Amino acid sequence: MKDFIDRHIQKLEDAFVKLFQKSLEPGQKLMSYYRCALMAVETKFNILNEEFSLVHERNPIETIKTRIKTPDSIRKKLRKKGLPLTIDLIEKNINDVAGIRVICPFIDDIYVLTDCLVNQDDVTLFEKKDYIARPKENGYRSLHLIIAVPIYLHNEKKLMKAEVQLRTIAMDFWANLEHRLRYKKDINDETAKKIAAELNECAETSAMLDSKMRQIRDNIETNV
Ligand code: 0O2
Repeated sequence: MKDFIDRHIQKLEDAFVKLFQKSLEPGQKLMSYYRCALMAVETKFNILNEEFSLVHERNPIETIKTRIKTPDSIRKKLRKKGLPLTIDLIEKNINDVAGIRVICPFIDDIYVLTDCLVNQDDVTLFEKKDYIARPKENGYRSLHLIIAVPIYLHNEKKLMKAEVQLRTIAMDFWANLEHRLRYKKDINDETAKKIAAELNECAETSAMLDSKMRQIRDNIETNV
């Protein structure tokens, strides 16, 4: 009798695991497509970096970082938009599930790379936000693009969206520290205001540094 019950429980457990795996499959598939999109976009930037270095003897890209949004963060974003968590709604409403951050030495590298990328005939540009020309109120600077690129699967081609953030090393330094400080708790309103003003001042200083470094580079290049 005990054997019979154990076998029955085992069968039920196996069926439950299969059902659970099946319910996860569509989500895992979608995340895998987003990972493919990141590979495709990263390769595009690596190719541009390689070619630029042949022509100009320097690299316009310092580092590339990629990330897939966590399920929790996707859920929160959908909830903020008043939407339930479904595969279709993720694809339609969340543009930054796949995110790629390109860090450049100089500001003009950002614009050259952006033009080269969006002019490629398999890249669709949906949105461009230039927070360098028009920084956010807190001082945040970066250039954001929402694009779609094709990924070629064994039996189909899928267009996948990705968010590209392009920044200089100085902008990245500022954004990383500001992001960390933003989540510090137990700061009273007055101190928070003071910190915000100081961060804004740092953003200005870092923008001046970017512009000065570019001038120095131009001077060196014209005197070589
Ligand atoms: P994570 O973890 O970095 O991805 P949306 O994304 O459309 O809902 P919004 O504000 O229209 O929201 O998008 P926007 O302005 O293009 O900015 C989205 C991303 O840019 C953020 O992603 C940050 O990565 C970065 N960002 C924007 N503003 C700031 C800022 O003031 N400081 C810092 N440090 N980063 C910023 P997420 O979604 O916040 O998260």
